[in-house]
Amino acid sequence: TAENGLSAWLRYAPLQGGQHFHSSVPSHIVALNSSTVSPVYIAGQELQQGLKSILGKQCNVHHAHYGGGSNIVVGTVAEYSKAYGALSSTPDLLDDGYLLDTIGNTVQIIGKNERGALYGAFAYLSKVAQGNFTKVAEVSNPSAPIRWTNEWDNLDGSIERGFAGNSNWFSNGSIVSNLTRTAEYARLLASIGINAVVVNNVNANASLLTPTNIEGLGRIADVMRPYGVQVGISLYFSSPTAGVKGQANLTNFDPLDESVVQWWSNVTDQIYEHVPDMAGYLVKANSEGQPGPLTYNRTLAEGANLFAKALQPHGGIVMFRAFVYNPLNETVWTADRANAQIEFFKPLDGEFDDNVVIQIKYGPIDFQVREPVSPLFANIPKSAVAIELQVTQEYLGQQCHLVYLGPLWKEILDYDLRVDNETSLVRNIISGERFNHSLGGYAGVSNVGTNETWIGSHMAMSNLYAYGRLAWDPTLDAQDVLQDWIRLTFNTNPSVIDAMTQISMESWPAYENYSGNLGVQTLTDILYTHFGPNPQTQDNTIWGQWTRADQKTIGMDRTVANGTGFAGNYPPEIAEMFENIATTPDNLLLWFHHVNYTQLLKSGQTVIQDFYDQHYAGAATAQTFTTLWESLQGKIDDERYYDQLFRQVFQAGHSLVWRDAIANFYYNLSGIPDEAKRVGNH
Ligand code: GCW
Repeated sequence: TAENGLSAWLRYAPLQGGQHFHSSVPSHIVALNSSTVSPVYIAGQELQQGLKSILGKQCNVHHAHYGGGSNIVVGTVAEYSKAYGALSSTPDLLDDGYLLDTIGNTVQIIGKNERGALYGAFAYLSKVAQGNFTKVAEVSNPSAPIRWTNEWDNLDGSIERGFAGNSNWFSNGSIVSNLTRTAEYARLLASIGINAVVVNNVNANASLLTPTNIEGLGRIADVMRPYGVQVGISLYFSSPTAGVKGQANLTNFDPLDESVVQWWSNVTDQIYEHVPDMAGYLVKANSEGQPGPLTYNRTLAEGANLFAKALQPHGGIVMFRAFVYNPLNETVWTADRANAQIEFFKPLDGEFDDNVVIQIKYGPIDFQVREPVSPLFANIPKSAVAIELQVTQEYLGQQCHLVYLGPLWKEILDYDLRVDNETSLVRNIISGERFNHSLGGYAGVSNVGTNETWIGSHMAMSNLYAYGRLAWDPTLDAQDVLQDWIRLTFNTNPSVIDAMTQISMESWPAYENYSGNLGVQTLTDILYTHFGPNPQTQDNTIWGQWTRADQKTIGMDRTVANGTGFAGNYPPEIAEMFENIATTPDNLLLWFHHVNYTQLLKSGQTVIQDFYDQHYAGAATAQTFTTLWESLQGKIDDERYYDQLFRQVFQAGHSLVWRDAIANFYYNLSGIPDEAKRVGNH
């Protein structure tokens, strides 16, 4: 049935022996909501449904002070105090944070705001669903205020880099009438702490701004609002000249032109009439053919501030993308796309309005299987920043390969950039803590579609789950988060948990090994699909995802001494490490250095032999995933078992295609035989 996929980790599957735990949870629910379309009302319903479904226990929901019996009371600090009197101690809550506490027979679920109370209810239900009945007592606050998804949905209903069918909210240029799935998605997002969704593609379309579509955005916002999820939208920079139906058409889109300023403030006011709590705008300008302020010799900051000023009276924010670069000429040794963001944004630090947040992809290029942390995080301390992570697996197997991304994101979030020789973890930079900003956070490119699994495969939903959990608390362990997801999505059988954990935790390293190790990047088709091996497309393009591989050598020289200078974009301690081969970790060697195929690694192996060995090792690991998955037959439902089995068989086969394509490519190029005699003719 579709149910398993659509409800994802919110299945509330019956717990084995659930009836024995009836006395472990209260019998009444008191939801102190402001209205029937508010997060606390939803919290009351979720608690009722959840306890019924997980434990078979029927609880009544009350909406005002209730004195009899044992209660779960859910509400805001303010509503709780009104109904039950002041809390014995005031919890230290930030916006969206919550307190779970057990006082006698009562479970308190208290949010700083209604959204926080709903998060607390989901946190409580997550414990119950996992069979955890220890007395709750915790305060939980979000790491950062911005915890958004970005959806690359086009108005025609297609989704850029989406692998799960068509859009849930757009079709034929406008917003669909049936938004049931949108509400279900908001429910899932609320349960992992996501508070806004940018509903249309960053490669935006001006016709989103017709009066009819603005009204449609209001409908989307109305169905997501009860879950505490706000709507944001992506803007097309030259909309004023695009002939948007129902809006004035101007002759220019210069951000400093008074008529343009007026145009945007007028459109923004129209949007807020329909979406009074719109979260803000996402803008991709002067990047990959998108229009922007540079056309008028205005800076990117002047472009960003145009929107910031229109939003400011309404409390909205601008997420301005740092993903800006120009086509490059590979014959120039010092040309490097990785430098582009620093060149564009570093000089503008301090010029962005307070409600602008610079949205930075985790690496300097583009969601590769391995990249160093983008040094931009260390270079614009006066600007609020957010990290952009990609939940949809654009370069990472597109949901046909199981690649659990929690560990990749953790490496990035935990990275210490050593700004001013002080601890400067990426997660503390984006939270706003390191450089004292009140704004900051996370944007996850999710690209869910109409597919019954939401994202394209059941197992790939672990990535959406992990994204939300880590955005809430980046100090969590990626494996712990995964295991919560397994218990909630499948069941609590230890052998199910073990097998799924092993596959998932080995999946990113395996994919890296068979798709492109040593920091050479995902050797996929760069020109169009970004799927499957195509190492010959990396070089001789203007896209700058080069390997500079020839008969004797490979890798990008990004040193200051002899290369593109990119290593020098990091604070001194990190720059020095990457500048030298001896101190560069093997997994980023070819990212920073141009070396002979015979260069020795720290392991003592040559680069080319390690290439061969790791491609074989990665593919061999992918074969074991099929066997491990087969051990799950009968332990999970057949529907999801067979659906994923098909994918594991594909991944196993495709990993061999990857292995052979890449090993042979470099063998043919270098002529250096494989010591183990697997590659080439023997
Ligand atoms: O890598 C590229 C993707 C594009 C995407 C772009 C971006 C939305 O291939 O599909 O466009 O990144 O992030 O803007």
